[in-house]
Amino acid sequence: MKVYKTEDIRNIALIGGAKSGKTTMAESMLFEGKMITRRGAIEDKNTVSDYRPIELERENSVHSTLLHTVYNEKKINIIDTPGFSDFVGDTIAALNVTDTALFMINGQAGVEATTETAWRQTVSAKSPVVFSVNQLDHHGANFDETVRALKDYFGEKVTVVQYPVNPGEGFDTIIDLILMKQLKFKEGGGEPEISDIPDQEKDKAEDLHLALVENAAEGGEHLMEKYFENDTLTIDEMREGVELGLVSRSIFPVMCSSAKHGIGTTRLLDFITKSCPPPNNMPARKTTDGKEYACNASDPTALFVFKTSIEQHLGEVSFFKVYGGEVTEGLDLINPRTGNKERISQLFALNGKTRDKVERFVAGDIGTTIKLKDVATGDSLMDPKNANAGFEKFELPEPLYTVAIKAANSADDEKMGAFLNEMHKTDPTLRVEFSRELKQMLVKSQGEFHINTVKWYLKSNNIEVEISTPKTPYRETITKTANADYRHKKQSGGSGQFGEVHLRIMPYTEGYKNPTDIPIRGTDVHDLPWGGKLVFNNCIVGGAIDARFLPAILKGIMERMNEGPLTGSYARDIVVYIYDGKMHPVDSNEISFKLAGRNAFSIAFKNAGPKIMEPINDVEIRVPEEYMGAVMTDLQGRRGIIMGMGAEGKSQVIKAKVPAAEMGRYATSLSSITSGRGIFSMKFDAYQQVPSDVQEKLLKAYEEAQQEED
Ligand SMILES: Nc1nc2c(ncn2[C@@H]2O[C@H](COP(=O)(O)OP(=O)(O)OP(=O)(O)O)[C@@H](O)[C@H]2O)c(=O)[nH]1
Ligand SMILES: [Mg+2]
Repeated sequence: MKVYKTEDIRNIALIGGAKSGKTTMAESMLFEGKMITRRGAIEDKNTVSDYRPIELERENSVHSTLLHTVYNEKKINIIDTPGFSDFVGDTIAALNVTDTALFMINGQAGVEATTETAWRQTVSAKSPVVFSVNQLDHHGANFDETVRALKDYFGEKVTVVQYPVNPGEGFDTIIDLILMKQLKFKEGGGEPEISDIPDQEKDKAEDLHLALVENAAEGGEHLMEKYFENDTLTIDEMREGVELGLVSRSIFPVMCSSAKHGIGTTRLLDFITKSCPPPNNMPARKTTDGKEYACNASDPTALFVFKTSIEQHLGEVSFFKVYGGEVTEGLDLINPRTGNKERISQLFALNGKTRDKVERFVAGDIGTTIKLKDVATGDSLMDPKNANAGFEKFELPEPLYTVAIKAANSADDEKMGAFLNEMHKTDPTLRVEFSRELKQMLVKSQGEFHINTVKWYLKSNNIEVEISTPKTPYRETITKTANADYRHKKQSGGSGQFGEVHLRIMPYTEGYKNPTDIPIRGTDVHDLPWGGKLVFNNCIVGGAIDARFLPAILKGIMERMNEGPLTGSYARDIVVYIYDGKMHPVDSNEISFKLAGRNAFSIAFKNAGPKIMEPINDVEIRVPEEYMGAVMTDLQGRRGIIMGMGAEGKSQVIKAKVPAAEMGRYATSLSSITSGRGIFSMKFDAYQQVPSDVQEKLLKAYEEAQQEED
């Protein structure tokens, strides 16, 4: 494949609501650019973009796909992203490296919940946005309504650049307000027949043209002056104004299409090549040490890896954008994260699973390579002379939906773990960890659909799994002071075991005060790995217990802290005073004191007003006004405490503190309460005491589980 210069490259992310027609549009764009000779369809399971078995089976995109086409001698890189918000990680990655976000809007459905989610991603990524109202061939499509909704949601900068003359069945004609011409397309696509705007459309076209010119002129002061001088702009000035306005997000052009019938595609490609910014006209990207790369081919080489996939027969494929210089086969680059050298082997331009070998990629281009040693999504690859720092990674959302996973057949455990790790590598929003505390393998994801894809992959590799709600990581602590003595004594055969410990425990709080009736001879403060503290005081006088046995006593107590006396959860925030005990001249040893310490601690713990603490999450929920009531009622049912609410754009934002134990399947519930319009984020806040009825239930459940084990 030919090598393209920076200014001849356009990078587009296809984003938007599920099933709006992104993949079908990508297919149409590839067809018009002669990358393929016939257009595949979702229903025929033969599109270039949705090629993976899971996508064919489900008829929707599950991963982003890198594609490219050529139009007006420009190379257009296209990243087709999945619409379901469970796969938001791919959308974020795509927006991070593309220059323009091309939004597909289903002309029948208007602004869907997923459109709003994707929009917010473009706000954080500061992406230029072009809308295409798609599916205009559908009898239910309503262009004017859709534009009204777009303006309603996204503001008056939403600017009509085209409108359909005959939406609905047989749709083939568009009025283009930059060209001020009528475009009539043939079924299947191709170049339109261009004619003058018919009389009956002239007034409407003039009005909309004027609005477009005004918005385009706002792209730059020099354009504004020209507009005041001449009362209009030339086509080239409008294009310049649109490009500048796209970059500064002061214009969001609206185009028309029927991806399925190829209507509008060539003009959309034309618009992309003439009015969307090339990579070198976008703001420069900074490295973490402040160097700027503005997609300049004469800069030192700098690559950012935004995606990793694992393909059959190829292994790991790294997807990158070139931010500086160029990359060629055999080039040595440094990964600043590892400090290691990576030699670039073959370079490929992709169209789905079809690979085209490329000799080099210059600044601004997006490409792939294979066989890198240790490179992950988010890494940079830099010229050795300039390799102190790489580019900032993109931020991924916190997990929203966590499940415990277990292989149905324990012989598959290892295989399952390997697959899960592989999945994390290709989708970093999917996190896998073995919780030693809960003794469960946890998969943290964005939603139920996300987890279903995990199940699907494992199943297709012959691994059946059991998915369950994960246990809650409770904590145990005490509320008052208690003393306990314990004597461990065992006489069996030869040497016996003997150890006796007298201790006092007290709740640990910041600035706590030691009791006055016990002399303290030594204090060790232990920061517990699971949060909180254990303060261990040696208060032994008169050699009642040898100093050499104190570590064993501490060990015994730690064991119990590790598996708390109430529910087996971690205990925290306790001050211990070892103030007396007894030894036996022959039988005392470490094991005896460990057991004595452990048991004395258990007894004291139970008498010290023990309580169970649960993790509380900060939750932020965003819903349309009409669902507020239902969402609040549901939160109360989850023991949530509302911390605040307020309007933000068209949504209401509710902030609440909710016990993590109640938020397990919230992603699914919220979606069903709000007909898919609600979204939320969630983060651990702090531990809080559980209400007494919950404590009762937990104690009982633990006791029963213990009995079953016995
Ligand atoms: N009538 C009509 N149907 C369309 C059009 N574009 C896409 N479709 C259909 O809409 C459905 C979804 O199309 P896709 O291209 O998979 O949509 P998508 O946005 O990629 O969907 P996800 O990847 O799941 O987010 C398919 O059945 C397409 O055939 C169009 O312009 N007109
Ligand atoms: Mg798709």
